[in-house]
Amino acid sequence: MAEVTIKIEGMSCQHCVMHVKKAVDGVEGVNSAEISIGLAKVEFDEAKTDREAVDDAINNAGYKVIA
Ligand SMILES: [Cu+2]
Repeated sequence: MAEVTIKIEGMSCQHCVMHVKKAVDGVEGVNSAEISIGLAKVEFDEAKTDREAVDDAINNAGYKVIA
């Protein structure tokens, strides 16, 4: 398992938190995701996915990964 902390721009409320959570949880290989405004702590199985796939899911949900 790998754990990454991702900084996100464009989140402003609990709706955004739920939206990002749903997007990240939808990535195959993601084990757990703790989301707060502007931040995602994601644990994933390196054999199944990678940080880039998680970043893509967040960006595709309409937010912007900044770090
Ligand atoms: Cu919001």
